[in-house]
Amino acid sequence: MTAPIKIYGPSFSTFVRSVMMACEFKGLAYEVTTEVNGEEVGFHTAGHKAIHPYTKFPVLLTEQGPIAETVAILHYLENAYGGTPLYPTDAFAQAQVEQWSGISGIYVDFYIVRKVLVEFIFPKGENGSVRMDKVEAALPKVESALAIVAEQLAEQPYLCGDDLTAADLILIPIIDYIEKADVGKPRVAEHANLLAYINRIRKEAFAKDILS
Ligand SMILES: N[C@@H](CCC(=O)N[C@@H](CS)C(=O)NCC(=O)O)C(=O)O
Repeated sequence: MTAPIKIYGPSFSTFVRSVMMACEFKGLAYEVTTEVNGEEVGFHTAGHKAIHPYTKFPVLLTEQGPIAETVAILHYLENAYGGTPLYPTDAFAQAQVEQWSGISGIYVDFYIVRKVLVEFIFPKGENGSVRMDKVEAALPKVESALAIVAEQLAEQPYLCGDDLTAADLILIPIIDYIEKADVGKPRVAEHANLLAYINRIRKEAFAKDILS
């Protein structure tokens, strides 16, 4: 039996969830761990820096060494293990997947997760309060991020067409969290197709346990 794929990081992380869903989608056994080479490695420690220079997660721990960055990990899983594809073979179509992976993982993540959700999860205000001024200042960008992905999904079931790709796996955990969070307006529900997208995916076998 081949050893399960090891994903370093916490399972609540959006990007860790993207990699978990990729494994589920491809039918690959995996585990989420905080150990590296059998030793516990705390987040943001020297051991973590040794596998990711910016101490981020996820990091995939392979027999050849660590792989940092979600996009690199998703490509590696595709190339090393095959299974149900997460990338099309056509060059233009593949570039579209890269494009929407970047838009989702850089900008949508930045405005929704870093600027708003992280403010609620790790409040940095006085006496541990949420800095509502920061949240309110960020909400217009959340609104435009939701509108951008909703528009991309207006005429197709997935970000890049009729099939789920790596780009969806990066977007899904972000939309799942912001839809569940009570940050006031804007709401995912204002975009019926985006709400339908996330609700549909929440029932899929590759996602249902991870997003629950
Ligand atoms: N560009 C990175 C971003 C990874 C990232 O920001 N991960 C978050 C968790 S979702 C993280 O490591 N947060 C902890 C920190 O910033 O210290 C990727 O795609 O993997």
